[in-house]
Amino acid sequence: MRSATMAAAVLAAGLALSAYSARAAGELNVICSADPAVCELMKGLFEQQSDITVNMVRLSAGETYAKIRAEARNPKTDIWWAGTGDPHLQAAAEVLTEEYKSPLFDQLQDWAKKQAEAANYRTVGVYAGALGWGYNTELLAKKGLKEPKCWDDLLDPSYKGEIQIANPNSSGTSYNTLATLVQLKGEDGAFEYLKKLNANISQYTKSGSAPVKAAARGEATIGIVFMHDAVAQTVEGFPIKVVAPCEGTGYEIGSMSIVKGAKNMENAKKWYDWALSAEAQSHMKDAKSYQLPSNKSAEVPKEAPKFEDIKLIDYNFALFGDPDVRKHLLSRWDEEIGSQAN
Ligand code: S7P
Repeated sequence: MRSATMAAAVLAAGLALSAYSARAAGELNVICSADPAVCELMKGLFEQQSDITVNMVRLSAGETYAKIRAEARNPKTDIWWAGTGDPHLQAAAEVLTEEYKSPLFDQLQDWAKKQAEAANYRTVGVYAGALGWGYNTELLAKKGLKEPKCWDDLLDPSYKGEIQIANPNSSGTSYNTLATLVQLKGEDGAFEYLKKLNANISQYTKSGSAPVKAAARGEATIGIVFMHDAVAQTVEGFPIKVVAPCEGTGYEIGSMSIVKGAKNMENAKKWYDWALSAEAQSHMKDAKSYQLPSNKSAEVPKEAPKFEDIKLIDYNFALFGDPDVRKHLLSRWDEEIGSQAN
């Protein structure tokens, strides 16, 4: 059902979007750091309207950052689409990505423009979404557990072995969570919190959205994820309730960057401009991708958790997008949390 809907979207959008830019040919090597379903949708739409063959791999944001760093002298990737903004900013700070200002820049929300300006146009915002979690209502009731409404609720010993979260080394979601906790509790407070939380974690997954997929299948009770990734499971029909933490929460500016020295630079710019268009962004919901789009004219999915309904922190993108801050927080996480994990 889902793939039939997506195929129809690709077909319809291909017809509509072919008017958007001149058809071109050749190849484009894309790393996609969003959910595999929306990665496939974007590939299909773009190939249809451009005649460019897209070679795509899906990697979590932290993995992509590591790959782009490792390949800096001989880049194999042309463009990195999606994934949390922090590692895009870290790549920009290390000049691993190319400066580019799209002709569509003025169509973007202020938060997307600020992301670009902070990185000297080496990245740009493509969507936004807030952190929270999803829990399996049936499992929670069966186990007689209370609804977790706040970050601090997750420390209750009754949730022992019931929670999943990703590893912040590989996952952009989990790095964004680590940064959020540091902003809510101070660095030492955040690590104290994470040590206690560790007692309740059954698994640190590689990908950021995996915890709520596990909760949907009944393999975990609670998955700490972006709220829109939990909404996707609810829309799929799973008994998942989405929570915005009561103390306040962080958020991502999902981003896009062209790799410095990209072999297919012109095609990378074609993808970049297209991916900022209202037309392309309005199709993301066809793959149950419910973030807030960065193009002001793109359709905001009715399912998307809205920022005005969520208590958001004033997330410090400059600080947590700094490569040295990343290195410091991750080595502390490895030492104090990862080494103690089950
Ligand atoms: O599914 C969409 C989305 O949540 O995927 C990214 C998410 O962080 C998963 O990637 P990681 O494995 O790196 O955590 C988000 O950017 C995006 O909104």
